[in-house]
Amino acid sequence: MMYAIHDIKNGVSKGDFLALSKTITHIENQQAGASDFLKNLPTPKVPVIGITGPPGAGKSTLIAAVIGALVQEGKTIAVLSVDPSSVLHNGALLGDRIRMRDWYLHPAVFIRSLATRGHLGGLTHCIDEVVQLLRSAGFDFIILETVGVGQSEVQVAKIAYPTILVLVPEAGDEIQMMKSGLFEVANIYVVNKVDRPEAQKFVNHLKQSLSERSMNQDKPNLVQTIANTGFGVDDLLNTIKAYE
Ligand SMILES: Nc1nc2c(ncn2[C@@H]2O[C@H](COP(=O)(O)OP(=O)(O)OP(=O)(O)O)[C@@H](O)[C@H]2O)c(=O)[nH]1
Ligand SMILES: [Mg+2]
Repeated sequence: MMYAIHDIKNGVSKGDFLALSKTITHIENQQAGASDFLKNLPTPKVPVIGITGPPGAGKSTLIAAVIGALVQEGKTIAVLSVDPSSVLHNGALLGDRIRMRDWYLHPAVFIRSLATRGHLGGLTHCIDEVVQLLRSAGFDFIILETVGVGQSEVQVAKIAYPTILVLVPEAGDEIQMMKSGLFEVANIYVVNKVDRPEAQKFVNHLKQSLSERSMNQDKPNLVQTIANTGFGVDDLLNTIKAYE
């Protein structure tokens, strides 16, 4: 049974996400009626912020901090996490249960992980549809988190604007990122963990690489953060809002 979008919106406005959750599961499982339901959805313009980067870069910590700032402004936020390699527990990524704990029960914040069952083929299709549902459900912001540097992240960059690439001052990751297609398509580059030694060297190197990026592209932004202390989060939020 599919819910009506009206009932989903009504729930979301009260911080009750049950109908929304169940509908996402219907979409994931491609259950009967899901595609008709999606076809008839309105598609209001809602910012979809993509956040990606290597495992452990601080994406979840950064998202938790950005959520905090947006909730302060009275906004509602949906976070969709896509991580083909992680183990799901009741729709939540295990590692995130601690970091995002503050927000799991907050009525203005909906957090959901997409189970991809190991095959990437149908992944972006499903993301597209779930994002469309979240747009229609009445959220002010949608945050799309993906892990890694693969083709799926480049696909996500097509759905999200702006796309944020979170990097850390580690030489190995740097080289990995420069080679990936994602390095070409991100709009905002966050260097997180700038509390680490050698961070400025990394920032300078990145600035150099970005200035060499092709001239006809939008000028990318570079933001420095320490996600677990909140340093740079206001700067990041202002940079994100400039893309609206
Ligand atoms: N020193 C330092 N540690 C940080 C910073 N940001 C995050 N961390 C720590 O880095 C670890 C990984 O952070 P997460 O937010 O889980 O990173 P993630 O990118 O979401 O990781 P995955 O979801 O596993 O890919 C945690 O132990 C954080 O506390 C930072 O700016 N400086
Ligand atoms: Mg994470």
